[in-house]
Amino acid sequence: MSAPQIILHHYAFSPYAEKVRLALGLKGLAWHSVDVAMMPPRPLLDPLSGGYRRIPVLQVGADIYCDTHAILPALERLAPEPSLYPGLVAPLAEGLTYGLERDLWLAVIGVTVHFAGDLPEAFLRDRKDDYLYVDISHGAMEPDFARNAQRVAAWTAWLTQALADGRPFLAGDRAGVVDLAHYHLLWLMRGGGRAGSVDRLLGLAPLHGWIERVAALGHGRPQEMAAEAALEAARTAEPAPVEAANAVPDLVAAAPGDAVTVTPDDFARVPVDGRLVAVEAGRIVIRRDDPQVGALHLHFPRAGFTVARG
Ligand SMILES: N[C@@H](CCC(=O)N[C@@H](CS)C(=O)NCC(=O)O)C(=O)O
Repeated sequence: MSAPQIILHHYAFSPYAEKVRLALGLKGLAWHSVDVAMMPPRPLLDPLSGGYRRIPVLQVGADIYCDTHAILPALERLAPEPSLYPGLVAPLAEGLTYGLERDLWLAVIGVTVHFAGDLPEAFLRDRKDDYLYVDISHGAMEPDFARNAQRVAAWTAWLTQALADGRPFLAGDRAGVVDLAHYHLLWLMRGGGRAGSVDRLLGLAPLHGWIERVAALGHGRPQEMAAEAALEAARTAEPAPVEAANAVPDLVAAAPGDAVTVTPDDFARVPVDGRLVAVEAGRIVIRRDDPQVGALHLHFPRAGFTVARG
């Protein structure tokens, strides 16, 4: 049997996509790269994502993984070695990195914008109205700069202390998700020629060895793919059977087969509708029947998403 085709829908500047690209590098995987626009409309992704609007999205045939906390566990199941979770069991590593990203995302954007200045008007409007619900223009973020910078500095000081004993990676000798989740936040701030200013502000020189080691994981073996070919890959595939110990919590009040919506509870709160397949400790799976591509399973992490009767 041929290896499943891994397709990543992403754009170059996306830090969360960088986290996944590095995971593909850590595992040394071959994958297909579908370039998407930095903001909607994304008409060739919508049939797969059901309107989930964040990037990245991972596709394996007719299985669609939304959010890096669904994507990385999926990659781990597809290619268990080398593991993304050395030294920490997967749920713990996912839980910790989920908390880290949530806590720091807007502060990291504040530091980035401080050095980057204003981004294009249409981009700022999209991020405010349909993604972050916060105005991330330079003028709007700047009054909070000191607070944001202190939060980020407290975190990078921890990071520096954690690596002070000379360990190559955060959990020891091998790189893992914990490294990737810390790294991609730094990657956003330090990108676009900002590394010198950000490193001076936060005193990041001691982290340079670790930053280079994580970057050296690379991106695996990407090969460009047209969005139309990805749609065709979904159309000609069936979703993989879900082996789930269904543990639908009372809070959801829905049974497998019921119409439900799944919605991020933080940013880009666009509901995705479908029929419930499974809710487990760490994941939600729904089925969608799309007129263009047929049956799909969409996989979401539990953390950060709500499920409601449709
Ligand atoms: N919790 C999500 C966050 C993803 C996220 O916020 N991605 C950013 C790009 S790095 C995004 O979607 N921005 C808005 C957009 O591209 O439409 C994850 O882990 O995947």
